[in-house]
Amino acid sequence: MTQRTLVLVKPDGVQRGLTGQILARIEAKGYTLAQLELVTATREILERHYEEHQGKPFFEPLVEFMLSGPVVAAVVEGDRVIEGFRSLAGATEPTTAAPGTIRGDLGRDWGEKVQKNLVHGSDSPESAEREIGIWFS
Ligand code: IDP
Ligand code: MG
Repeated sequence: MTQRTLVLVKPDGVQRGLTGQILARIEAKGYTLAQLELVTATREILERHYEEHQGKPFFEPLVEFMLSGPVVAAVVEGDRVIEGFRSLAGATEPTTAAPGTIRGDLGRDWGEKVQKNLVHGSDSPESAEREIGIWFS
């Protein structure tokens, strides 16, 4: 079966008007948008989504950032899409993310406690199914 991943355009991407460019890169790569929604997250959704990061110093700033505006949630499909989207997204830190990636081309450091890095992509098949269940239930 074709693989699925959860992609989020984070509030910085939506606020900066980059949603179209980000989705265009996903489509240009050849992946399919299977579900797409503009959502205002809740603290409950974010605590579940980011449960692995609870207790870390950036956790509360991360939740506040993700609550700061709407996000675009997408289920993206394609063979090896989990790995493929993370490659398109680039490294977590936008300052050093490789040019050619979403974070490397469109992101920068803003001197805040949380890295505002435009996108989320699931990191494993188990995370993908868990996260899709949180955002599209
Ligand atoms: P990922 O989004 O590249 O998978 P994770 O380690 O899962 O990175 O972290 C989740 C999110 O938390 C990141 O995308 C970023 O917004 C934020 N974050 C992660 N590590 C740090 C950090 O060391 N300082 C500030 N923010 C961080
Ligand atoms: Mg992650």
